[in-house]
Amino acid sequence: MHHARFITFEGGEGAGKTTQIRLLAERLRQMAPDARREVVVTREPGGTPLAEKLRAVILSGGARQLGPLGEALLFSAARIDHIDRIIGPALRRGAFVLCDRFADSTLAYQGAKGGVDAGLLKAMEKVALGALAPDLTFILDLPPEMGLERARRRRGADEADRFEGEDLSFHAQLRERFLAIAEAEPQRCRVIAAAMPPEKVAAQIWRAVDEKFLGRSAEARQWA
Ligand code: T5A
Repeated sequence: MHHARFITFEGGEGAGKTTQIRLLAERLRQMAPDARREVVVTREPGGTPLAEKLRAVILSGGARQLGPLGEALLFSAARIDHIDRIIGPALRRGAFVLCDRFADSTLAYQGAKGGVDAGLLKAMEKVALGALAPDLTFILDLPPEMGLERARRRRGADEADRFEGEDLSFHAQLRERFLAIAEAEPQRCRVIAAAMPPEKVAAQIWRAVDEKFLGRSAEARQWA
């Protein structure tokens, strides 16, 4: 039976999660055949046809009228489908699962600025996740102004989505909430300085993956 390797990437808007997941997946896929495992890249909200439909509704603002609690319930419903159909089976196959956002995003986003009570969000998390928890979580940390500028540049003339469109104080609170999660769970979480160039950020991430999952393999030492 393979040890589970469930790695989540968290942080504010434009923190570089998608970029870093791509780089980590490439590196894991290039490992020597004896050390190599299947790599599954997925995202939240989304990852299954049903969860992608919920994503479209939520991020277009179509569920805003439900309020933060209603949105949190939709994110949780999408997560249940994602765990059942993608994450759980992949971990049982022994794959590395790299997930762009997961339950910490619900705690941070739906709890920010007068949102849902943290205790209630934690209870919902328990219902959705059961015994599942990420083995390692990267919190990509950078000033919100910088992340929002990156996100703005990337989307060009398109409109900001439901959460990117919130004001700066919301995004500043998100940063604090992610850092508080990392402080509360130092075994699981690594805060990564994400304002640096992508390859420097990737080097910090690789070191942590190597240390946690690959430290004893010759391939990992060769890459370090
Ligand atoms: N949400 C999600 C909740 O409210 N509750 C939940 O429970 C969940 C799961 C998801 C939204 O839903 C919310 C959070 C979000 O608002 P999304 O489209 O997936 O929406 O948005 P994000 O997760 O925020 O992803 P982004 O695509 O905006 O940002 P990423 O993935 O962090 O960043 P990335 O890699 O796409 O990079 C953005 C731009 O910056 C450049 C890239 O080239 C790109 O152009 N870049 C860098 N530039 C300079 N230096 C670097 N180091 C760079 N890294 C990337």
